[in-house]
Amino acid sequence: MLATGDLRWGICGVTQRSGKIAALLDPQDCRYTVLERGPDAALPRVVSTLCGVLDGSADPSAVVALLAREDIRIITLTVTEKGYRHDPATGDLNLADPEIAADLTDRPPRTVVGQLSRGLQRRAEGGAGPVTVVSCDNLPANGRTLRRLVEQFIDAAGAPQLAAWVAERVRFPSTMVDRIVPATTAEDLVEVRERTGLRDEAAVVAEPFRQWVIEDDFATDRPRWELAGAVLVDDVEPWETLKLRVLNASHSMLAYLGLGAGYGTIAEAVADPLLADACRKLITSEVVPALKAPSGVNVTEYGESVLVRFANPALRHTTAQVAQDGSQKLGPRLLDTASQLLATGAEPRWAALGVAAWMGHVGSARSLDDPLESVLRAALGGSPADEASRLLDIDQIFAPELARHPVFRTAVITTYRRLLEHGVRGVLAEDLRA
Ligand code: CS2
Repeated sequence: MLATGDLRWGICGVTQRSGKIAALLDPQDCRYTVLERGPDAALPRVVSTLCGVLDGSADPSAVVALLAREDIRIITLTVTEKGYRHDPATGDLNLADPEIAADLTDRPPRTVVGQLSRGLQRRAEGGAGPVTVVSCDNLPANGRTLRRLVEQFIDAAGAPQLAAWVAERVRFPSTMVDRIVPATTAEDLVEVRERTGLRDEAAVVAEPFRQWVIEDDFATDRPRWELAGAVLVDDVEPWETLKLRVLNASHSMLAYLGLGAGYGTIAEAVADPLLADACRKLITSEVVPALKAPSGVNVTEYGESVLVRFANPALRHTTAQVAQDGSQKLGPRLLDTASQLLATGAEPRWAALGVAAWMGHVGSARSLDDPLESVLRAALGGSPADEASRLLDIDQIFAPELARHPVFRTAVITTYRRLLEHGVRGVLAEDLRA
């Protein structure tokens, strides 16, 4: 809006699981401060592009009605991996999920895919015209993945006419969005108040860096995001894969290794040369050979720039936050690299270390923040080899071909046992010397 002066566009936010953010934003006219922290941070800025926030948890029918409005042209989703309620190993919608099953009855839908599909259905019925759906989450081929989930929902709902309408009128471009935005803390709100003189209950803290690569495939006109730095390309997948396998994979490695080594934040974890070097090994010896990088990008240099961003101490991004929902994150971050490397005959030792470190977290965490928590807990007990084997056999997470691959299986089981015996730093010191 600032770059173009085009004020016809605005954003209506929708919260999914609780009304908390809506309740915070409402009394402040949906304005909120973005506080950048770190080198080259801009001054705090109040953003006023939100024109409303709907509490989808209190009023799911209102979400369906909103999505069906003719003046809604673009629906973006930032709902985290687990919000898609799919099976990470196959990418299929989890039709056994009780909430998805309930959304397939005629209750007002409560899941993301349910609300989206019902919203599109209402749109088709009301003649509201074409629309573009943009996933902004860390899923491989996020646009294609989301399209498939919507198609599977519509198929399960037995609505072939709607499927045809969606095929014709709805676009699902993929995107790669990158900015580290840790959960806001009470201290952050105090700092915003000190720096701006404004009491803001909904402020957001972020690193200065931001990147948005979007597949230029829209069903209608769109804001000219390229004037504000977004990059529009024909094919986003190399960008998404790069980010998932380098940035997000190192993030998860640092979170699980860091928790095991007693580090509370990502900046502390990456400041330990053993942990940083483990990420470097993962990137140079396993990600690089398996990755089709976007043209012109040097993956090793990209990896170094990511580690510099992680080292920003002012962000205070906790290892516990990044460690959440590991069952949903391992696949695109580490397992895809492992599978591709195995296919070339190489051993993915560092990816296996990341998986073993995740197992260490699963085994030791007092509270496990993961949609598969009960399945994970049920796999624990017995010897380290038993635990690692049972975790590898969870087929929602590990595709059977990978879990049964003798090289990968042995690497994970052995490393898990060594982590329990020698600790994170002990194992790293030995493996980095080798
Ligand atoms: C992080 C991401 O929480 C996580 O798992 O890896 O949220 C990460 O901070 C963003 O993808 C950065 O763009």
